[in-house]
This record gives sequence, C-alpha cells and structure tokens, in this order.
Amino acid sequence: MFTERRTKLIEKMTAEADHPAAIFVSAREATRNSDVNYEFRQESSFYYLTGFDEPDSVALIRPGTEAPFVMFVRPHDPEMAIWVGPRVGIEGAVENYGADKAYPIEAIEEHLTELLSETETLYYPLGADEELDALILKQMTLRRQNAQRGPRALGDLRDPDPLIGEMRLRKSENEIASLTQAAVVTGQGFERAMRTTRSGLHEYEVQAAMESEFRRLGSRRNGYPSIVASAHDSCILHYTTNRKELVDGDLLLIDAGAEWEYYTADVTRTWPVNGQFTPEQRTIYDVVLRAQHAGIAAAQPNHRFDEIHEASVRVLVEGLTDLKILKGNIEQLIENDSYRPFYMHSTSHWLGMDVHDVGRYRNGEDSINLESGMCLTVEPGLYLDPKNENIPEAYRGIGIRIEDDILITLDGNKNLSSHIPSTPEEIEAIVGHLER
Ligand SMILES: [Mn+2]
Repeated sequence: MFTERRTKLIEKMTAEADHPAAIFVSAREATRNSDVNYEFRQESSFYYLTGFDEPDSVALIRPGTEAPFVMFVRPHDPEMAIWVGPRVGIEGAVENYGADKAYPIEAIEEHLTELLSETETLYYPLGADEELDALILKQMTLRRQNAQRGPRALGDLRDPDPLIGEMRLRKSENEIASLTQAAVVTGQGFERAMRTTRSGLHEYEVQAAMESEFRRLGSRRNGYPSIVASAHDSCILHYTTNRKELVDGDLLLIDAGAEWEYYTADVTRTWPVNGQFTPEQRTIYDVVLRAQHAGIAAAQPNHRFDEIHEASVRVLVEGLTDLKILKGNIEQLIENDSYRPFYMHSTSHWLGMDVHDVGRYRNGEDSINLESGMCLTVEPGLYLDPKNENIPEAYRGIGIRIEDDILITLDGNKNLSSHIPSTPEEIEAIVGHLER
C-alpha cells in the first residue's frame, strides 16, 4: 500500500520536473510540561507515504536512482528500550518499511549532499521544520556556489503539498474501509452518549461515556478534541471546555470523531437533555435537518463542491424567513449573505487522515467537481445568539448542527454515519434510555 503510494508520487514528480527528489518530515515530539510529552501522532502525509510511526524521521524520495526511497530514523537504543520500548531502527526501516537505504537521523547532514547530488528540483515544504529548512537552504547555497564547476544547481524548490493533496483527496478501498470503521465506532460512542444524557450530569460525564466507547472498540485516539456543548454554548462553534452541568430543557450539541487507523470520523448531533424537544427547538431542528438532507442530496459526482453549500443555505434561509428571523426576498437574502449572523461557517470540508483534510476546493475561481472516492462532511447549522434582540425571544440561545460523513460514489453518495440517530423521532426514542 505504502509502496504503491510512493510509486504514484514518483510518477507525478517525474511527469512535471527534471531530476526531482522529495523530502518529507515526520512530526516531532512536543513537551507538554516538565519531562512529559504530548501524546505523539505522526504527521499525516508522512504516514501516508511511509506507514512509519516514530518521531525524528525523514523520508527522501529519489526517482530514477539506485536507492529511490531513503529513510533517516532514530537508531535502536538498548538503554532507551528499557524505558519506552524498542525502536524500529536502521535495519527495521529497510526490512519492514521498504527503505532502499536507511541512516541514523543524526547523520542526515553528512549524507544529504551526496544523496541530492543529481537533484535539480526538490519537493520540500519549506517552513515544515526549522532544522531541516536550514539544511536544505545550505544544500541549495552549496550547489549554487559550485554550479559552474560541479553538477547543475539545485535551483527549483517546490511545495509537495499539491501533489500529495491530489492523492489523499481520492480515497482508495483501504482508506474507505478505515473511514467506514471510524464512523461505525463514532456511532457507537454517540449512541452511548445519547443514552447516558440526563439533567444533573456534566458535559464531561457524557463525553467520558462516549469516548470510553471509542477506546473500548479499539480507536486509539480522537481525530480532534470533542466539543460537548450544552445550552447557549452550542452557539460557540469550537467550545471544548465541556465542564457545565446539564440542565433540563436545554440542548446538548456534540461534535466528535474517533480515529481508526489514522482516519477520522467527524460527526455532530444535537439533542435535548431531557429527551424531548421543545416546540421551538424542534422547529429549528427541522430546518437544519432539511438543510442537511438537501446538502447531502447535492453531493453528487460531476457536480460542483459548492452546490452542497448552496443547497443547504437555501433551505436555511427559507426556514429563517418562515420564522420571520429574516425578512425579504430569498434570492436577495442569499446574495447578501444575510444569513451569516445565524450560519457563519461553510457546509462541507474534505475528511480523511486530517479532520479538515488536504485537497483543493477550487481551480482558480471555480469550485472543483466532485468525484467518486472523495469524502466530505455535510454539516449545516443554525446558531441563534442569546443576545441578538432581532431574534424572537423563544428562539434565542438555540444552537443546532447536524453533521454526517459522505463518500462520493460512482452513481451518487454513501452516508457513512447514517446509522447514528438524527431524526427527531430517533433521537427522542434513545436519549436517556440507558438499557436496551
Ligand atoms: Mn466538520
């Protein structure tokens, strides 16, 4: 799988550049406090190309040479192994990760000059890593100084992100299987959260119930910090404090995703703490759900990405007009972005190894067309600011978002998270019902 990806990258590089090479850098360990590190998570593109899960590593790809795939890794260290377990090491990088050659990361500087001696175009995301940035700039300077006598200059520095972005945007069968499983596990966690919910509990208790289900089912970590927002805080898009007590009559919004084999789900549901929507909550909920269904229906191959947002916005604006929160002509209200105070984010983003996954959204001015294998969210919402006096009082403080993970297929789409309760009937039937 990783070999195929590197082969495909090599094809793309050689198609557009002379004597190309590419350098990818792993994530680094980061200090949390004192001698404790943050939990390590590999950088997504590095993992995508190598499957290598350790920090302080560099992958060098050199098409058309005797060693097209070179890795720099931390050597095995018997003393460290006692504390943190064995490392893959130099031999492991060759034997188990397909490297044609591997060297200790400490020796990168002494090998880089030789390894890049034929390279004229270098794909490297300058700014990715300060130490490596300095090494690359030094190589370029050396080559420029010697260009008259020695090999040609290493003069063409390019960003590899567009090439990798194009590849990661179209998901393979393997990747789709991981995204599907991420959504399955996430769904189990959401169901647990819904059943657990009752007034008097705290946001973090519902979060714990959900995330313990993620972990129990084998998800190693979340794709991003869970948003567990009750009452007015459901109007705050990225609320992650999650400390409040749940109050009878309020809504609870959860936006969360379990990661599975480096692929994350990204799901949002909003439900009443006491299991019954008030008439006002239900009215707003129905508008958002209709907008979501319209957005999902618009997610079709050979249609523009932007059509999803356009379809959802139209339904939201019609709903806000029916409620007299907006007044005027629908087309005009859409044209003027007059819905922005109540719906301030876009409806969709790519989904994959990163929750906001790589890949372009437009070609110049134009929205790109959707293709089979692309995966995205559809997540309209309405956020009725508790302090906005233009909103009828009964609706103030209601914040609702509904988000599913949609895979574009050859003849339409597949909702990977459709098993998670989302109609008001499904939600009212499950919230607070611990046993079944
Ligand atoms: Mn999202």
